[in-house]
Amino acid sequence: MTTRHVLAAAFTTLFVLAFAGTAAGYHTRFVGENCNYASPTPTSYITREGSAAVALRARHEGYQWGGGCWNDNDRDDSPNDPTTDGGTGGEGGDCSGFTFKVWREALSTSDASFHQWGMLRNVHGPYTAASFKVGSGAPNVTASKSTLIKMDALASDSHIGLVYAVNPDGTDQIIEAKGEAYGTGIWTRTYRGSSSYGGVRRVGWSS
Ligand SMILES: [Ca+2]
Ligand SMILES: [Ca+2]
Repeated sequence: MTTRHVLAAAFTTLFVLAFAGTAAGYHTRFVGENCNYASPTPTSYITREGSAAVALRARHEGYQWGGGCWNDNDRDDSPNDPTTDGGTGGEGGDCSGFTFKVWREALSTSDASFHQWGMLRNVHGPYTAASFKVGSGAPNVTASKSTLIKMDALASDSHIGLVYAVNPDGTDQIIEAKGEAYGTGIWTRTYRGSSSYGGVRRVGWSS
């Protein structure tokens, strides 16, 4: 999310509220009916495989711009929301919210320790794709794209996805919250070869 996007979302919300009578199906209420605001559990030990397991639970679930709460029923419970409206309360993270939770980060950008957030904890975190890209926050650093391994990330100014596996041809299987029309899943992507994308790494893995 960027400031511009937040403003766009605010105007979208106003527009939708003004025409609520014609916006059938707009409010999915997934967050209100399913999600919580429980405190995260600090954890001192985290592996890339453990992080991948957290990410895989989100596979086949929804996408919500500005969101960060999903269940594990392998379907998108909130399809076809307005694409840049954080107020629709739909299922799923967006690309940066998904990364934040999978990397078990803290709400404070000066805190590099690990925080285990429940799948149904609604949290986006303080980072946008663009801030991840430049290594903002104590847990995050930029990294050479040639060194990226499983659960490192590739970020542009508007998107971030995590390396799930490296393909023999140099592309990657990326696990990401891809977009409203796609939900969250694993796709072969060419981010590593794109000049728009840089490498990002979460620091402090146990293995
Ligand atoms: Ca679901
Ligand atoms: Ca959605």
